[in-house]
Formats: sequence, structure tokens, C-alpha cells
Amino acid sequence: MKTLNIAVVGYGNIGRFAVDAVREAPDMKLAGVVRRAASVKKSVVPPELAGVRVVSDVDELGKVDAAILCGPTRSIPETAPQYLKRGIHTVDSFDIHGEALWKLRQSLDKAGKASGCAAVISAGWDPGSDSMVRTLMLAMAPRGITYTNFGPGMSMGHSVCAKSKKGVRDALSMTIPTGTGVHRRMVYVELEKGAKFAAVEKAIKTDDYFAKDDTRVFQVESVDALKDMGHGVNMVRKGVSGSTHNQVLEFNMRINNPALTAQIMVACARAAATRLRPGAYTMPEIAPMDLLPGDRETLVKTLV
Ligand code: NAP
Ligand code: API
Repeated sequence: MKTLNIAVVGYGNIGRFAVDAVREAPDMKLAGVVRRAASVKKSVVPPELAGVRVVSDVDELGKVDAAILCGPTRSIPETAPQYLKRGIHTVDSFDIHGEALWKLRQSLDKAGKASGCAAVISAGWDPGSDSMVRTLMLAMAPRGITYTNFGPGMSMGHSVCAKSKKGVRDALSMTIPTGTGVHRRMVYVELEKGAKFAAVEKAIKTDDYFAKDDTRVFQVESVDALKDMGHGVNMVRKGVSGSTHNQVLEFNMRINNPALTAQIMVACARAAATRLRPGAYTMPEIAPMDLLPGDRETLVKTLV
């Protein structure tokens, strides 16, 4: 089995768990961690990174097969092409569903084809593995309704978005399921000195991440005191196979959000570096076996 050299880009919640998942993968080696220059300069090296190369430019790491991009979703359209043009396959967990996700796929498809690389976009659990489950459910019961009910749990994407607003020191966005795929967002913010709560509340509620949901914002003394990175999903489809009604399909999980997201991104890095042709892919476009290490014939004999 070829050993893949993997770079983890951005050392936040997902980045930390990505380092762990790469270390546990039988076919991967951690080439190093790429951080913004200011973070490399400022930070004391955390004990788990002792002996790991932490750099601000991926070129310092030598040959890298794939980069796992763990920065904020909104940084991905600018960051991913920089890796693709260097001949490095990419994986991101871009989580703004719909048009924005589709546009990212269009632009990275061009960039990947130009440099002979694969980009797996929106790899995580939602979008990501949940998207694969939704696709499969649709094939199993083509007519019907699927409800995706999240949480209760911490959405990293919404928390990152809330934290990016001017005057916010830290933020936690909890997703509360109210049934039939509808959610309330409970957002807890710790403010910088002098920040105006009303302005922060407005900036959060009008952002695309929150605008369509019932969003309630609360000022708190300490976000850290409230934080629990557990999350989960209940997906249920009730529909029709052929002309037969009342087919009920259900998928449930309770998870540590960044640990699962990072593990899935690592599996997608394997597919990008060993299986996929140049271009951009979302997870439902990838054969599930391409996510696994090991020989295809053995997998067919033992898994199917
Ligand atoms: P985080 O803890 O804030 O970490 C992001 C890291 O990226 C930071 O620690 C920083 O690392 C780097 N960074 C910060 N600002 C940046 C910028 N403007 N440009 C480039 N890099 C920047 O965030 P997280 O909780 O790991 O979540 C990251 C993203 O994952 C979220 O935005 C979310 O959308 C996505 N996500 C997706 C799924 C899914 O299922 N699809 C699930 C969970 C999360 P350095 O200081 O080391 O540079
Ligand atoms: C939510 C769900 C899951 C988010 C999963 C992932 C994240 O709002 O809780 O950022 O944690 N859409 N995109």
C-alpha cells in the first residue's frame, strides 16, 4: 500500500482531530500542519504537535499528496485553488448548502482539471455522509419526503460564522430540532469590550447561515463554560418503492462533531489521492469503497 503524505491546513477544532485521524490511518503519514503566519509566530507548540512540522507555507513540507483544509468555510474558495495549482489534491468541508456549494464545485472542478488534481468538496457529515444517506434513501424510495433533523448539538459552521462578527470574542451556536426538518438556533456570544449587543445580534441574524431559521442570540460571560461539541442527526424518509407505499427508512447518529468531520475528510483525502480522476466531487459522487484503505477485490469479498 502506498503511503500518502498529508498536510493538515488550519489548526482549529477540525484541524486537531484531522491530525489525530491521519496519524491513525494505516496508509497515511502526516507531512505537517500549515497555519496562518500569525498563528505560527504566536503560538506555543501544543504538546501533541511535538516533532510535527508546523509551517506557514505548504512548500516548506516537500512532497504533499493531499491537503485537508480545516479553515472556516468562507476561506475555502480562496484557499483550495492555491493547493490545487501546486499539484496537491484537496478536501474541504464547505457547509453552505445549495448554490454556493455548487459554485465551489464548478470553480474547483476547473482548477483541479487544470492541474491534474481531485478536489473533494463539502466532505464532513452534513454536507457529507448525510448527503450520501439522503441520496441512497431517494434511490430506495423515489417518491416521498425526507426530514433531516439535526441535534440538539453544536454546529461548528454556525459557531465559526457567529464568531467572525465584529465585536464577538467567542460564540457557540446550538442547533435545536423542532421537528420535520425545522430548527431553532440558540446562539451564545461573548463580546469584546465596548461591543454593542444589538449590532452583533443583527449581524448574526441577517447572515445567510442564520437568516432562514428561528435564531435567538444571547450574551454570556463565558462561552467556554457552555461548550459541548456533541451533535447528531435523525434522518427519516417515508416514501414509495415502485408503487408500494409506506416504506420507512431511518438513519441516526450521536457524535463528537469535529472528530467525525475530520475522520470523513481523511477518508476523502484517500479517495482524492488514489481513486478519483482530476476534477471536483461532492461525497455522493464518490463510490463508498474509494473511501477505504485496502485492496478492492478483498473489500468486495468481505464487505458486500
Ligand atoms: P475553528 O476552530 O475556528 O478553526 C478554523 C482554523 O482555521 C483556525 O483555528 C485557524 O487556524 C484557521 N483560520 C481562521 N481564520 C481563518 C481565515 N480567515 N482564513 C484561513 N484560515 C483561518 O473552526 P472549526 O470548528 O474547526 O470549523 C471549521 C469549518 O469546518 C467550519 O467553518 C465549518 O463550516 C466546517 N465544518 C463542516 C462540517 C460538515 O459536516 N461539512 C462539520 C463541521 C465543521 P490557524 O490559526 O492554525 O491558521
Ligand atoms: C447544524 C447542521 C449540522 C452542521 C454540521 C456541520 C457543522 O446546523 O447543526 O458545521 O457542524 N446543519 N456543517
